[in-house]
Amino acid sequence: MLSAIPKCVRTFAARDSLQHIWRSNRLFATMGGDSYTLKYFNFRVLGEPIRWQFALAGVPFTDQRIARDEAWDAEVKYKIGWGRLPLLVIGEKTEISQSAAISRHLATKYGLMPTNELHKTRCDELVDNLQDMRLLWRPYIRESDPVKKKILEKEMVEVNFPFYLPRFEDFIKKMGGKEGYAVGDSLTWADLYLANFIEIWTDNHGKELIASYPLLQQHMKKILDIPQIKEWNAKRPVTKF
Ligand SMILES: N[C@@H](CCC(=O)N[C@@H](CS)C(=O)NCC(=O)O)C(=O)O
Repeated sequence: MLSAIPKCVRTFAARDSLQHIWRSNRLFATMGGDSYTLKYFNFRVLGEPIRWQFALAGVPFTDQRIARDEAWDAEVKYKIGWGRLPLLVIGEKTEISQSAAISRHLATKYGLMPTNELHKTRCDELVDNLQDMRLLWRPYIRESDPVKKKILEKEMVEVNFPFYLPRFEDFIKKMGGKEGYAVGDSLTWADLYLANFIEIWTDNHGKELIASYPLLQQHMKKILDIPQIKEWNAKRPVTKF
């Protein structure tokens, strides 16, 4: 797949200035590839698995990070798609909302969609469960009052993570193959979701969160050690979540 992309474009894509990314995106489009703009906030949460897919495919994209501030609440969200991000713009006019829909589209195009129908469904199942867990976690990250935040964190660490994490561990055990991926024997778009969320949750609540879950530990390491992901992560903006 990577070999289909001219080397000069790949070199441009590896540079980190926005100007270069924008130019390479345009150049890629003039060479018959799609030009992509990912609109998201300066967060990893739902944007990072998509950014990782571009990094893995060696496809340049514009990584547009929109401020999540009063202007967003008061006006910007009403002018953007469904009022929620991420949003992927393809070419001049095509817009796709919903992170999983975007990921599935790119996975089908760039090789991270399993061919086995049941494996496809397992990927959806895993990502939907991660989304459910994210929604339980959301009040904690959005809370600004430190006392209320502590209470929410206690509930996450004592109730919600102990409910979900063993289930994610069990999922890998049952649905993954010998290679340590979450579904079957090869890398899928769902692996990127799982590793991203486990990385964010352990960054925020400590590595001990997954101390009893060896498969989750190995899985996160395996995905974060993929050279293109490693390279992207070394250059990406540092964000809390
Ligand atoms: N189900 C959607 C959820 C999107 C979503 O909730 N995005 C949040 C950021 S992570 C957002 O846009 N929040 C802004 C708002 O609600 O005004 C998806 O997976 O893309």
